[in-house]
Amino acid sequence: MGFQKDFLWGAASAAHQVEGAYLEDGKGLGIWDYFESQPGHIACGENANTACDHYHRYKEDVALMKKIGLKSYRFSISWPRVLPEGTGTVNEKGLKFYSDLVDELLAAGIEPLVTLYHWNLPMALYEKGGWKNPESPKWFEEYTKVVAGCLGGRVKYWMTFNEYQMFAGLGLSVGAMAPFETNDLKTMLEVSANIFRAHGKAVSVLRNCIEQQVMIGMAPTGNVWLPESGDIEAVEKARAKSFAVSEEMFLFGNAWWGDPVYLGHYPEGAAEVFGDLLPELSDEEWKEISQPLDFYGFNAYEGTIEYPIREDRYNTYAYQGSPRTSMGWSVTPEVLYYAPKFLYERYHKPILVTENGMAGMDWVALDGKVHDSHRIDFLNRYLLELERAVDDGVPVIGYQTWSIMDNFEWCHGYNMRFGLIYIDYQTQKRTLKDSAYWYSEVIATNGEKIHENY
Ligand code: IFM
Repeated sequence: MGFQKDFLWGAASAAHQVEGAYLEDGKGLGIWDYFESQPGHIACGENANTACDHYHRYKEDVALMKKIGLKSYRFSISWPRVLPEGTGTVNEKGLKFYSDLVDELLAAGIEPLVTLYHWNLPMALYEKGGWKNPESPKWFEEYTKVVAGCLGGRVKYWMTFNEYQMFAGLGLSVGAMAPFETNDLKTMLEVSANIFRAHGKAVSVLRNCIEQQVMIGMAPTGNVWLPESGDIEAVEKARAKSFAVSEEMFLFGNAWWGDPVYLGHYPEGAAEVFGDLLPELSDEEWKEISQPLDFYGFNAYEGTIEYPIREDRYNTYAYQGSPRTSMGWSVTPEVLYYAPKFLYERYHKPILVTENGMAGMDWVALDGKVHDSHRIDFLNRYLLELERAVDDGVPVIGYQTWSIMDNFEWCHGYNMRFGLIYIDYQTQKRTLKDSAYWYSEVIATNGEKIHENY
C-alpha cells in the first residue's frame, strides 16, 4: 500500500530555535530570551539571539527546501515578535515576516504548516503569571486572532500547541526548561485546564475567522511504551501504559492532554488520582475544548522500553549498549509503528507525524560534504515502521522530520545538531547533509527509496 499520493513530506523548525533577530524590528522579549540571559540555564551560556539568522535568510532557506523537494514545511510563530507585550499593540513588521515567509513557501510549491505556540511565551505575560493566570486562554485567543487574520486563507494546516509535555511538564513542573519552575500538583492541574481552554479558544478563532477550509490539530509528544513482543497481551500492556494517568507522570503521558481535546473528558482514572483537585470545567468549556479536529499531530523520537537497566548508569529508556543518539535517546524505530497505531485506535483521527529525527555528531568533511550516514539509517528505519502502520490501515497524512536545519536546541544550546542542513554558526553557511539528498529521493519516490536496501 505505502504512503498516500498527496503525502505531506516535510521538515520542521520552531521560531525561537532558528530565527535569531533578537528584539529586532520591534520584537518583544520572550521567556526563553530572558532565561538565556541569566547564568546557569543554557550549555556554555549560549543564546538564540542570532541562531540560524533565518529571519534574514528565509529566502535562501526556502530555496534549499525547494531543492530538497519538500512538499511541506512546519514552522512556528513567535508570539513576542507579533505581540511584543503579549496582547495589545501588534508589531506589523514582525507579522510581515511570517506573511512574507508564507508567500515564499507557496511560490516554491511548499505547503506551510503553522504551529501557534512553540514555547517562547511573551515575558510580559509571564510576569502576569503566564499559564497560571486564568486570563491566559483569552490572551492566546487574542494572539490567534492576529495570526489567523494575517495568514488565514494562505495557511491551511494549523497546530495550536507544541509538546504540552515539555513546556508544561518540564518547564513548569520539573523546572528543567524555561521558565524553570517547580509548581505543585494543584497548580499544574489548573495550568493544564488553562491550556485546554486556550486550545479550545484558538480552534474557535481558526474555524470562525478563516473562510477557507482549514485543517487543525496539535503537536504533542508523550511516552509511548513499546511492547516486548508482538503478542496481543504485550501490545495491550504497552497500550495501557501509554495512556495511563498517575500523579508522578500524568504531564508526560498522552491521555492527559489527548483525552480532553479529542474525547471531551478527563482520562479514565483522573478522578481517582486527583480527587477534588481536578479542575471543574463547565459544559460550555468542554464543548469548546473538544470541538472536532482534523488530525492528530505527534512528535516521535523514542519509544519507552522496559529492559534490564543499570540505574546508576543508563536512563530508563536504554539498556546496556543500546543504540542512542547524541541526546542519549534510544533508537527505537518501532515507536513510529506503535504511536500512530495506538493514537489512531484511541482518537480515530488521521495521524500527522509532526517531528521525528536525531541529533548526531555532524561536521563538514575534507571534501566539503556532511556525511551523516547515521541519520540516513535512523530515518530509514523509522520510516519503514511508519509505512508498516500505514499498511496496517492507520491513515497517516504526513511526516515532518526534525529539523530542516541545525538550530538552537534549548538548554543544550548549539551542541546538538538535528538538521538536514548543516549550519556553520560562525559564517551562517548552509550545507546540505547527505541525509538531505537521501530524503530528497525519498520524497521524489513517495517513500519507495526506503526499500532500496531491503
Ligand atoms: O528541538 C526540539 C523541538 O523544539 C521540540 N521537539 C523536540 C526537539 C528535539 O529536542
